[in-house]
Amino acid sequence: MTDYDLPPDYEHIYSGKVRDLFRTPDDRLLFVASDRISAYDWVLPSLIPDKGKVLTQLSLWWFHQLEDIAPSHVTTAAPPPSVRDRAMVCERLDMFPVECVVRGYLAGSGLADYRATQKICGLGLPPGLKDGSRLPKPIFTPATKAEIGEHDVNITFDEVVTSIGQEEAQQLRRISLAIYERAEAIARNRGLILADTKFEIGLGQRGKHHGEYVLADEVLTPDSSRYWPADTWEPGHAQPSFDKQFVRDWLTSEESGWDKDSGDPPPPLPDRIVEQTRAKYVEAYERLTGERFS
Ligand code: Q0Z
Repeated sequence: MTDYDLPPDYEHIYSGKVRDLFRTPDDRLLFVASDRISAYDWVLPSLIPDKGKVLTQLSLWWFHQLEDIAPSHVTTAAPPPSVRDRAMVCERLDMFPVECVVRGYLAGSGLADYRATQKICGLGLPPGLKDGSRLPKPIFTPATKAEIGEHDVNITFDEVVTSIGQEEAQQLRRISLAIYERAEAIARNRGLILADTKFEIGLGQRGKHHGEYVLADEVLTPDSSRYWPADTWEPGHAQPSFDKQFVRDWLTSEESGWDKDSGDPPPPLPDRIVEQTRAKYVEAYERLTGERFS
């Protein structure tokens, strides 16, 4: 799972479903994006070749697009050769215990909360919105960070204030909305809807970014964001996922023999589904950046 053939002085700290974190010998962090893929809350037993590289290179590209809004945690240090293209050496931040989520469209837990209360994170919304509807304006919908295997829990802005303070909460909201606004415009110009996105922010501990709000983790990848093809967008039903739709369709087909509600682990994906999915990640990179993936 975390066997990247790293030098022995890199210490494994933590693994999420699809990424792994190590401490470098000089006390920075090595953030590694794996080729693992998740669906229906499972990590699948198949890898998607190049997924970690595509998402890392896309994230680095986005960090550059956002530099004037907030600096990123990425340093200029080169990752070890065995993970070069799929990893970033990062400065260690004091992380805020908040998932910064911005939604421009209705989907996922936002849709569930809207249907139950006509609100998301305490923010009232107009009646009549459907699955996939564009919101009147983008909204900051923070969540608490869940433990592995748990889901994030949406919280109100006032709960963020209570947790981290008024000034800090306002900064997270301001930065988050500015990032979404920038990214949504770029994606739209490339024929993609950025329905929502989630990122993590911390405070610089030393050096150039001491005391500054710094963007952490990976940003605006298909794993941290909902992208939809703009040309088929149609509110009123679940929109196809840009990246994972082949996986979901196959897992829920007769052919897979798997029942997502059974509690059983999912089966490996057929090679054609792996290849189609790899192509979608590459397409996301190429459409957003305008560069060939290599
Ligand atoms: C991020 C995570 C995982 C990757 C801790 N720059 C930073 N400073 C302090 N802490 C973090 C970061 Cl990125 C940090 N995470 C989430 C989990 C792989 C990132 F398994 N945890």
